[in-house]
Amino acid sequence: MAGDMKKIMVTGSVGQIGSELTLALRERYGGDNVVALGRKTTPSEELLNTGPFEYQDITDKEGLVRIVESYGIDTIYHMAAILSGVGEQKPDLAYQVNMDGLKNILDIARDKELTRVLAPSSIAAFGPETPRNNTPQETVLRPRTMYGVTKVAGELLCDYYFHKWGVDVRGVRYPGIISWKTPPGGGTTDYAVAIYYDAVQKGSYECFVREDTVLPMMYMPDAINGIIDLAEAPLEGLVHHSDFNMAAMSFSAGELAASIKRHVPEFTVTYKPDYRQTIADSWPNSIDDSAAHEEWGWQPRYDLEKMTADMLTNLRKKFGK
Ligand code: AKB
Repeated sequence: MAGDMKKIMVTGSVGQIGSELTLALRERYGGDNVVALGRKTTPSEELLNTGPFEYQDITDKEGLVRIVESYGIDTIYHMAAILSGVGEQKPDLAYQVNMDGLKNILDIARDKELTRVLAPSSIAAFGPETPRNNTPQETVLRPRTMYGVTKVAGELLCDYYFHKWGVDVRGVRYPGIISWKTPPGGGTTDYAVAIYYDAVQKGSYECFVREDTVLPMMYMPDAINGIIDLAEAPLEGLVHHSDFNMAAMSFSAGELAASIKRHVPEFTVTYKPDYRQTIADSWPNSIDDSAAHEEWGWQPRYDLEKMTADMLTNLRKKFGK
């Protein structure tokens, strides 16, 4: 067990990142030491069988306090959030879950003197006025989505709790995350996952952003290892806390399709941009993550080709293709 983190709680554990993160944390720290929280969605057998699971709404603070007290939680990975696409359809819900949920977690961390909180931000914190290429760590944060607004406000809230009350809260600005285990729900970057599923299951895909849309992306193992590395990094080395730029690869939807076609030559993609195109157009093409490299040794392992090979191998196994 990493010294001061003995009992971990993961919110959003049934979600895309949370489901794999919980299993990785259980592997590393022991199943009983990682309590998974979910709201409505049915957890997988693996999640239920490898450690404690609690049904809990993130906006219900008393319920959260009960869980933190009864398990003696000292560390929280706060992954519960409404993503950008759904956030534009349901802005009130996004505000409530993303802001009230985060504030509940930070209040509990302060009041119960927890060791650490991990609270991810996103490239959605950027907006159309942000420099789009090699987006700097310190830059314009004027998003046009409710999700982005909650991410910027969330970063500021986290830093406020650190400076005012010494809550050790850390976070990264995740790019689009690609994985084969749990599908994402309601994000703008979801096309970069759905395209692999449809390549394997249907042989064709209708993409909801234009072919020339370039966004920063990351393969799930890097996303998981990265946040665990940040959690375990010595506090003394950190200049930033809850807003680390984090990059792995950038590609257009067309380049993604081409990388899949190298393995599935008959695969066809059509492009039919919807409301998420505007969101994608307001986000960076590529990210400067040198602060993460320097302050806690961030280093991704997957590029597009390596990721595509791994995604297709695993999805073919998953669907018996
Ligand atoms: C989304 O598309 O909303 C998320 C994100 C980039 O935070 N994947």
